[in-house]
Amino acid sequence: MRIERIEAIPYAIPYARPLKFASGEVTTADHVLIRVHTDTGIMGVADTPPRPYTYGETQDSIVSVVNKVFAPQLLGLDPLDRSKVQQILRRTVHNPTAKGALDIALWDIIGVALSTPVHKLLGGFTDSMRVSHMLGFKPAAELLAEALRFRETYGIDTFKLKTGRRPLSLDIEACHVLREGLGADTEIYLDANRGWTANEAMEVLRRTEGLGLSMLEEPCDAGEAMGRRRLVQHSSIPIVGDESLSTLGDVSRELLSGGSSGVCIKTARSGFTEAQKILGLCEGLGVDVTMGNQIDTQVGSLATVTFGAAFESSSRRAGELSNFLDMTDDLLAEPLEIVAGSIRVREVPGVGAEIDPDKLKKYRQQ
Ligand code: MUC
Ligand code: MG
Repeated sequence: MRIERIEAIPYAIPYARPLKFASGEVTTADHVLIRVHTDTGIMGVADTPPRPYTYGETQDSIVSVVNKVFAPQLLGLDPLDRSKVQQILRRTVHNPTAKGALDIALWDIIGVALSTPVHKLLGGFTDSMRVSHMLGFKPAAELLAEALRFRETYGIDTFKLKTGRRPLSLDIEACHVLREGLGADTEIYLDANRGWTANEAMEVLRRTEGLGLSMLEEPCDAGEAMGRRRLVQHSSIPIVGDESLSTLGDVSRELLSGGSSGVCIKTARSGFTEAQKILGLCEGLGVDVTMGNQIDTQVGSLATVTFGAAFESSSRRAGELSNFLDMTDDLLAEPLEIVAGSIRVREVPGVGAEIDPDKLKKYRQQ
């Protein structure tokens, strides 16, 4: 089997409910659909979310790097030769979501070629993941109303609160209101997307003590090495690295230097191959992981649950799998469903992200 052609298709689908957070805001999913075609007729599919404020990628840069840099080097390779592919992708620095999507599309091809679901090929631990819902910047009362609505409608009982605002009292108040309104058993954790300094994060931890928050993600820039280390040392909950941990090398550096004590894995930026290596590293070191969301579409969320459900350590915590609910539409032919707070993998060969051709036609940009 040989890679014959690679398509990078830009498309745009508006959000019904835009998400605002410390590093940016999404109002339209201006993503790129990656399709890898082989000489056997099997095609692999994956989605890339450009995040200029996180990785420096844009919709245009993803299309360009796939067409001009990666495709010429990958054409003719056997999708099963995953290490050769990885070596080629690694030769170009950055561009994590372009690389991640190419890797996922190749796993999709391998699954179809072997008539096996990819979650089974990866590890086959379970067939679903509990869902965590992300709450963007809003007044505290609206945040609670949204959380209660998601609990009632979808059975979701884990919430990640976007924080990193100033004055700190905005987020501190939101934590108190959510805990009071949701009760003691609901999991609540924070993600500041580097919005604070380490000292500000320390103050937030002090002023939310006793609320039973379970994790604090990217409180400040990981480049502020001493501050991050001090925070990790003083925090009783994991300080989770997300955008500071784009590669396996980043993860090992941050864990060994003490800048993070938890790891957010995102298949959108790590694909399945590097995500598996990151997961193994974390298991060996005894570090908790969370399956994060790059504000993914249904195509991206299906990739996350495919990977997350495949291993015990990645399926232990609820995965962030609900951002697609805020979009007006999606490319997936058969919509994802959240039932009783969980999403299931697809028991079909490959990843199972069948694209609706009419929707792709409607939303594609070229
Ligand atoms: C997160 O966990 O930081 C914010 C931007 C993005 O692409 O993903 C997020 C969620
Ligand atoms: Mg994050």
